[in-house]
Amino acid sequence: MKVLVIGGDGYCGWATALHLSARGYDVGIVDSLVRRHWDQTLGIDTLTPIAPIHKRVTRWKELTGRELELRIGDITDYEFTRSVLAEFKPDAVVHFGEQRSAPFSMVDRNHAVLTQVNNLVGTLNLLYAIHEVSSGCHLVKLGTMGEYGTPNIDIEEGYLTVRHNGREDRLPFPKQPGSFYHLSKVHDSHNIHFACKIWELRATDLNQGVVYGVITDETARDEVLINRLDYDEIFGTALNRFCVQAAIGHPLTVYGKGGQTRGFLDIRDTVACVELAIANAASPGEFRVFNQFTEQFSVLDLALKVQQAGTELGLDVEIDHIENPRVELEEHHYQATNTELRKLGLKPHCLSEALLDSLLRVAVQYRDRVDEAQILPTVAWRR
Ligand code: NAD
Ligand code: USQ
Repeated sequence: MKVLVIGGDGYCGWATALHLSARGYDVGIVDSLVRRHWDQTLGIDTLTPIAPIHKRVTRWKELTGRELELRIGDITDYEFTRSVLAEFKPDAVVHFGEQRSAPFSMVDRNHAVLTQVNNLVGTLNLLYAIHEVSSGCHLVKLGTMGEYGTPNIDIEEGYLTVRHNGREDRLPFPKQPGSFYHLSKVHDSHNIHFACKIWELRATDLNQGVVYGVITDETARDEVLINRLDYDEIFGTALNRFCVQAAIGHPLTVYGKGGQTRGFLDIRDTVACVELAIANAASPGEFRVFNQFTEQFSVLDLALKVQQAGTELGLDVEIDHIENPRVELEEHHYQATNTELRKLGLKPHCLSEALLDSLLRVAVQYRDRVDEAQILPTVAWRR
């Protein structure tokens, strides 16, 4: 099967491209490298020293004999997107290629507009390109659990059966996202759903939770293949940040009370879930939604786990409750369903002491690269 991984130079995309290639898929990577550019503009860097994409791809071929066809370009450019699909002729497109940080989208008007234009136009172009030159191709799109927000009812997988005035319907689950970035994912979902209806496209929206970890079987094969690990206030996510903070003796930055609960998953499960979605394609006209996370934790739960694992490694780990820069509930109901990917065969890696130990060791190994000025949040939602 031929699979095009858009955003294949990024955190989830690089790990997924290598995983699929190792599993025998014929993989192409599309990336504009804009994420590396944003890092430079913001003065931030990944903890781990990632190699340039050409060097990564060459090393993979040297090690495995497997080619990763590389196309550098921006999917908001329609001619580029259409020509890549027409030439590569993918059976599936996995779309990771978006601006994915909530704080980035909340910096100011420009960043909100950049996020929504990049994400919505890119996805819309992809829908048109599939329709025009790649019909039958299955779109596997990365959405987010944050599309649902934190409603006071259990969260279902994409749809909710509603009874109203004596009638019943299965409707998209209500969306109450918490940033202009998360909103871009909601708008994408609506566009994809509509395209499936009118053009009989087949699509899977993977509403992914917060990803943690850095090592997968393939990226561990050589230092040139190492994946990015973001720890800064803009692109760093909760557990990855806490591990890096623990490694340098910075108090863990729990925002507010820390009762904010989210779905989380190991990056090894990200790659497995994407493969399951590709191997079990949606039907023509079907807009399928899977909730892609394996466990739920509150932010404070995670900080306590990192504190315990850090202490066992001889680190001195303190927890701080700092003023929450975001507008979000800090204590709330959270019960989300995640059965569809398990039904397809997902065997989750649960958050374990071993995983925390290995993530903390990576953080300690590269701690000289940490810029402490990038840790405390400066982007505030209410500004
Ligand atoms: P990332 O920033 O590491 O990677 C995204 C990649 O997409 C980058 O290499 C970037 O250069 C590329 N890209 C962005 N816009 C592009 C465009 N217009 N054309 C071509 N390439 C473009 O992000 P990530 O953490 O790997 O996230 C990948 C996807 O998964 C995103 O859609 C994100 O919303 C989703 N997701 C991520 C997480 C997480 O915890 N990292 C959780 C849930 C969902
Ligand atoms: N948080 C802290 N301290 C920190 C960082 C975060 O308490 O130092 C809290 C946040 O306030 C929030 C929670 O942790 O309540 C999650 O924040 P995050 O930065 O780890 O994740 P988020 O902004 O939600 O975004 C990340 C990815 C995004 C993806 C999303 C999945 O960057 O691409 O869509 O996770 S989800 O959260 O399920 O929507």
